[in-house]
Amino acid sequence: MALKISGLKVELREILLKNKPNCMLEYSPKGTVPVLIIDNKTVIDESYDIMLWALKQNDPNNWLFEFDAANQLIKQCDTQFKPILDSYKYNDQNKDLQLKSRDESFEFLTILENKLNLQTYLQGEKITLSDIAIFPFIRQYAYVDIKWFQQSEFKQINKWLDQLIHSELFASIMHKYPEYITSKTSVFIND
Ligand SMILES: N[C@@H](CCC(=O)N[C@@H](CS)C(=O)NCC(=O)O)C(=O)O
Repeated sequence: MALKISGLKVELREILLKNKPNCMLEYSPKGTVPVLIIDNKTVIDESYDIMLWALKQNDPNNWLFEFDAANQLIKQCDTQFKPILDSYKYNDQNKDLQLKSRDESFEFLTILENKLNLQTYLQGEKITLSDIAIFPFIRQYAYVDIKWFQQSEFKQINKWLDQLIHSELFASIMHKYPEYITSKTSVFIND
């Protein structure tokens, strides 16, 4: 979404995680996606760094608004919430552990809920970087048990998530892309 909003033209090579191309691993041996390759030499292989790379060049919607505060919240999501999310997601065979993770998640979710009680998005009345960096994780969290999430105390987060999931921007990038085999099957963002 950050690449799209930046307007930068980027070639998108869809890969299957069970069939990682060697050329991807040569550029980024850690083998995670996404990987951005610039001019066949510079490699950026963390999604947040890719977002910042794009927005620092072109930020038409001012997504970098109040960057320091946004960055702090995003880092908190990454270090505090993400491990709890993983434990909540992957412990579906152990209900006690899963419920313990759910309890632990409340601290970060309450921070979001309190912010969204005062404003439509995390940094104010417009979508900015922190919304886009954080909502995919909340979406994963919500869908572990969507019925529970929808009736939970996190009413504002539900509304916010719904708005983002149903946004034009999200729809515009959430396609099923063909697997990259050769450059004939690659597609472009902002062609
Ligand atoms: N912190 C990294 C996480 C990347 C990551 O773990 N991506 C997953 C897919 S969502 C992956 O590539 N996993 C490797 C695998 O499943 O083989 C980032 O945001 O770029």
